[in-house]
Amino acid sequence: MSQKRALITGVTGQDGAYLSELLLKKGYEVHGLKRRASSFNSSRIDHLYQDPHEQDVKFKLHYGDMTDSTNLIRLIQEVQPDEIYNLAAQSHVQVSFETPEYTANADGIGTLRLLEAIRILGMEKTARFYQASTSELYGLVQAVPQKEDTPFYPRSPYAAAKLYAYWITVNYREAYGMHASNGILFNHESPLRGETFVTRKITRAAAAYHLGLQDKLYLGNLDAKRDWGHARDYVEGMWRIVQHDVGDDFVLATGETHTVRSFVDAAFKAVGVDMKWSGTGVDEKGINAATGKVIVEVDPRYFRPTEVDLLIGDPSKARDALGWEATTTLSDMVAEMVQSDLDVVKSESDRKDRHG
Ligand code: NDP
Ligand code: GDR
Repeated sequence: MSQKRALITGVTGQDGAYLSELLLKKGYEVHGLKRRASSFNSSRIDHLYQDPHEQDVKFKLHYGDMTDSTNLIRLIQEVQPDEIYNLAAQSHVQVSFETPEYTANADGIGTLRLLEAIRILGMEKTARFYQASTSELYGLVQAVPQKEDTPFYPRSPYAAAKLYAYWITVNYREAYGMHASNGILFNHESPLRGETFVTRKITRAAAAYHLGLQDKLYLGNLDAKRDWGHARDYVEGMWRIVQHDVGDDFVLATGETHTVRSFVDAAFKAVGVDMKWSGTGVDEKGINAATGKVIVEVDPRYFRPTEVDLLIGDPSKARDALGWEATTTLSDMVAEMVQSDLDVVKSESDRKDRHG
């Protein structure tokens, strides 16, 4: 069979990096859409970079933006992808309350722009489409565990934008017979996770605390419960969704849920600190059991106007139809993230010392 060509939007993000690696390993030619920035924004994929002047380049980057339809049309025409993975998004829930219109444009209408580009170019039957849908669609709890037919109730501008993207993907599948699928992915993390998402914020803080470089961590809602898996497992699920004989919608999750507080416990335990807790709500404090020093304080600045309290997914459809399962345990993932952050924080601190 001839070599497959994939286009990944959001290639510079956490999932874009893991998916690029996976598809290159599978022998794909991978094209990524990246935004122009005033400084380098490709650190997660630098190890995959190939000089475009070389022969037989398998990984190619193109400038673009989800808010620019003509750019997307031209890009798809040029690349002629067999598979399109739409991972690009303003993906931070709290930031979406500050930038609701931009989030709707990039995450909601951006998805429509890609689907329309496929249709305008007459590629409905040749290009398969994957939409990065999210457990945030479930929002206010209707039933648990959440699965494909659980009603949605978005609780943020981000989730509302992703709701539009979800349904427009379903609509293009039904209206035009496209192989278009939604992966409804529950939270997935890794050492490449953005530093302002709660898991990475915690693992970085645990590493910095251990190295004597930070003594306080300010967090928001410690009671929120999330179903956290590893991004490496989830990009394999994305690929399997696209290989399925028909376009369809699938939940990818671990089936377990944990509070933010227990993630803090696990991360600090990984650097040898036992955490005990006192107080409740904004007075709650995480205390180093050995020294009595307060490490974690609640800062209401991180509370969201509307919160998603509980996510726990039922991945049985993906298991039965795709043979997919999350394989990394939470404790292995925490250990990997903390270990990686010990290296990252140390090298940032060494660099600072060198440059004064
Ligand atoms: P990241 O925030 O790490 O990456 C998002 C990517 O989208 C980055 O490459 C970013 O570019 C790019 N991007 C943002 N806005 C635009 C735009 N206007 N035009 C072009 N590119 C843009 O997210 P993740 O990798 O964690 O997530 C991937 C996708 O999956 C997202 O759509 C997210 O909403 C969704 N999702 C994520 C889950 C998770 O737990 N990680 C769970 C469920 C869904 P830049 O690097 O320049 O900022
Ligand atoms: P989430 O991830 O909103 O679930 O969206 P995030 O890690 O930002 O928050 C998880 C939970 O932790 C609580 N929390 C804090 N969150 C952040 N960021 N910072 C804090 O200091 C803090 N303290 C407590 C939050 O209130 C929340 O309940 C992620 C994103 O990747 C989305 O793009 C994706 O769609 C969903 O996961 C599934």
